[in-house]
Amino acid sequence: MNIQNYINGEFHNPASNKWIDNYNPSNGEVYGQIPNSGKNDVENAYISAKSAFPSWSLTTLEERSRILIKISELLEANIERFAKAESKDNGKPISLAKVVDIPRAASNFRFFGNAITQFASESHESVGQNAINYTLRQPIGVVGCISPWNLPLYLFTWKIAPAIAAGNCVVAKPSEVTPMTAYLLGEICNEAGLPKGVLNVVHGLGTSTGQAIVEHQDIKAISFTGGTVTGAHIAKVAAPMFKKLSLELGGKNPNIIFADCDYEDMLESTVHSSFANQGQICLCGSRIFIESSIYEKFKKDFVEKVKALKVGHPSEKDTNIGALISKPHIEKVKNYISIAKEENGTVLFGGNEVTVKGYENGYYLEPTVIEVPNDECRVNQEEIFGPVVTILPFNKEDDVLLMANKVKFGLSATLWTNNLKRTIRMSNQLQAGIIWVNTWMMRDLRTPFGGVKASGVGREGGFEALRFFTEAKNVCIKY
Ligand code: TXE
Repeated sequence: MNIQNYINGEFHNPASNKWIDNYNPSNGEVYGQIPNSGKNDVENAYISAKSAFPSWSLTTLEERSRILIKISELLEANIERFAKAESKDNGKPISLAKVVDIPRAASNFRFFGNAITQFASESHESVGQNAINYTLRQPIGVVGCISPWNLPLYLFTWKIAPAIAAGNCVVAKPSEVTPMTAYLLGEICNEAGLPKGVLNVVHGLGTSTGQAIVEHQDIKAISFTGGTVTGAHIAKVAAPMFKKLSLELGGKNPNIIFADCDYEDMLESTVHSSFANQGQICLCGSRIFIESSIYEKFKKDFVEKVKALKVGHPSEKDTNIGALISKPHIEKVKNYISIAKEENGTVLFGGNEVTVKGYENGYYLEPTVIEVPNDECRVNQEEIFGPVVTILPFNKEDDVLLMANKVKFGLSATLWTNNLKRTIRMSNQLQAGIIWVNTWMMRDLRTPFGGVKASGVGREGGFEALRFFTEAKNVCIKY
């Protein structure tokens, strides 16, 4: 199936008529083409967004809210179609797309549709000076949203929903490897009555289409989720133009397990936090540290559970692990498994490609558990972004804290313990934007979301996102 750009509420071929093949990761076959958009297409999207802005920015909050909630309802009504499309495009189990990706995309619209009606600004009385100040939070204008392939519609809408709720108009680019649900969203937006030009979706490569969005003088803010190297490049391009930037980048998150935890809960959740979405979530707990006294038991129980995971075609009901995103990506992940062996790591389970009958050219890999000799080896330091975790024992709280923080990333950390004082001590000291205690990936959309160090700058979620997508203006009135 071929897809088109969504500009000014209509579907268009790219001006150059150049196209990119779209692969189905579950069988390695090309199943459609997507626009290879250039500067012209981005400019058309910008013009459309710019002309929609005066009216959209003055649309009442009630009306914006109504439209966003309508989009949410339509996504829910079309969950089967969207989940199927997401699974085919990405390789993720359809069951996961149905319970996580699409419901969350719908929640993003509903949440920000409601949040905008509660978004308030401050006022300050300058006592003794006969003056009152108030803060206006005005939409920025035309903003750019660039999203990755791992949670395609989930992350695309996580940016778009707050941007338009706040009154901006958007030029958005989904990942070129997972464009399908972003394309389908256009139809839904039209059906929901989103005015033409409020959302424009331009498809194409990062280095051309994405770059054109970032380089555009009049696109005043960029919200980006993707790799750390790309994030650094975008920051460099955007800085001389003083654009507002929100960068949500990679992670290499510690999962720290103390002997006093609720063992069974921890075990089940740890399998999930290691391998959900084939390990391709920036929040996955890819470095597992286990207190020595339970290390051997954990090792045995964990490997047993991992062995039971079924790698299979994404559409099969009992599949736990689907296909990885692409040929280059599976090669990258396999290369890290070779590096682990060179660094004297022991592969306790996995490490091999899996041939799924009938889909022999798909990108399937066993969930892989590596016992590493130390925390400084490359597989323990670099983001692999696949179904690969490392395990390592520790003796003392201070030791594990040191190891947990000794990476360039700082997105999330998970802590398994029933010791309250330790929970507070460690949560204070762990270098990460999100700490989960006795759970993983439990999300409340009101909370700030983002990382420290090489995991990014800025926060998304709740009012943080609405603040990002608005400019604060102080008005001082002397009376
Ligand atoms: O991401 P890219 P890739 C990590 C993960 C993965 C690595 C690379 O480690 O292996 O990043 O993945 C667009 N100007 N994460 O190559 O390239 C691109 O088209 C503007 C973590 O897929 O960063 C896509 O839409 N845009 C991450 C988006 O940026 C550019 C999720 C992300 O692509 C651009 C995904 C440019 N110059 C990968 N170059 C997470 N944090 O969840 C690329 N893009």
